[in-house]
Amino acid sequence: MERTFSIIKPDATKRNLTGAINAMIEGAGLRIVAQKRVHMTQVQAERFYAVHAERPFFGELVEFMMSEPVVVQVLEGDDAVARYRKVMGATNPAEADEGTIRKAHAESIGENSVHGSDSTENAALEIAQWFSEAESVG
Ligand code: 3AN
Repeated sequence: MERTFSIIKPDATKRNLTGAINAMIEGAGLRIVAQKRVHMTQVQAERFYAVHAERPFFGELVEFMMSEPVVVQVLEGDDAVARYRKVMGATNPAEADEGTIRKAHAESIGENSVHGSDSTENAALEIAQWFSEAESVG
């Protein structure tokens, strides 16, 4: 069993898509073992995306993540990191495969509905930013 970290982003919460996205997550065989709705502060958003601090879109990304509430989640399942990346689809929705969350719902490369960890190491770090161990219940 593996865990990954997910965010349902502001463009999706704003359009009332939390349930639709959760259905796609569960349909892909992932279990939502922790979940909460939060409105990120600037400090939280900048910390979360610190790896992108030098990228030209960093400011825009932080502003976007603070613009509306998000849903932060821990997902569990076999190969959860890769499994969730697959159901998310490509970063750019124009390149995302049919049947993926981003193909179905994302609006642009920046407002792309979901985040998922890219490795088990980053998943552990990202989960620790938002949840205590006791908050993840299988
Ligand atoms: P992914 O979310 O697919 O792992 P990353 O890690 O390359 O993609 O990018 C992190 C986030 O930064 C993306 N989800 C997206 O919201 C934003 N982003 C990436 N590239 C761009 C871009 N060219 N313009 C605006 N935002 C971007």
